[in-house]
Amino acid sequence: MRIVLLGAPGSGKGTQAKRLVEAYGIPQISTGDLLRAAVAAGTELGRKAKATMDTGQLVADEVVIGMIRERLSQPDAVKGFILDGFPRTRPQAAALDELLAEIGQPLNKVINLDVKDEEIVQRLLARGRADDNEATIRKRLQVYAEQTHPLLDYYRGRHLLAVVPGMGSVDDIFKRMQAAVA
Ligand code: B4P
Repeated sequence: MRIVLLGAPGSGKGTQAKRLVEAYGIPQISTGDLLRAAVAAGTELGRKAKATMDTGQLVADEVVIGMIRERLSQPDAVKGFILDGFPRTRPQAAALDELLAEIGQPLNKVINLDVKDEEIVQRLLARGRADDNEATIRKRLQVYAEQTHPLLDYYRGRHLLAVVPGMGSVDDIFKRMQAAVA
């Protein structure tokens, strides 16, 4: 099973991806987690990424595309994967198509977790990660609307998109996710 999770930052992609990992035994591949690991390791890439992430902007396409290319080439991705937070731009979506065509593994489903902006702001302020202050959260929502939301039409046009309401309990949302991938 090859799934993309496409919700806004803070819509619960990471939370639901972990449940999907347990249920289907395929890896979660989160560009946010990969970038935070690079920040924690103090690499040059990590230092540059941190400056971008702290302002709520997207890290450069070529950087995240390179990370995904490398990660998808690892053996555990052969049986399937959950892409959490990638792609986020048109060039990233085009690069993913190319990459999956190369390895003969097309996507099965793209799920958009749909959550109202005000709920997202409350959730992220409560989480309190380094990039979870109100100004950065609002910037991330603006960047999402401008750069990532257009991907919904892109995947709708290819009959891959399922929109899942992301409000309510984690369990209820997970049931909706399972129905969407069934
Ligand atoms: P991410 O790491 O992808 O974003 P996130 O804020 O963690 O969102 P997620 O949707 O996973 O939320 P979560 O489950 O944790 O991105 C961070 C930054 O990395 C971006 O701004 C960007 O700079 C960079 N980046 C990442 N990918 C990139 C790419 N492809 N291209 C360029 N740049 C990229 O849930 C949030 C909170 O809500 C948690 O506290 C959770 O406990 C809570 N929650 C979850 N479900 C809930 C529910 N049902 N009810 C109440 N609370 C809930």
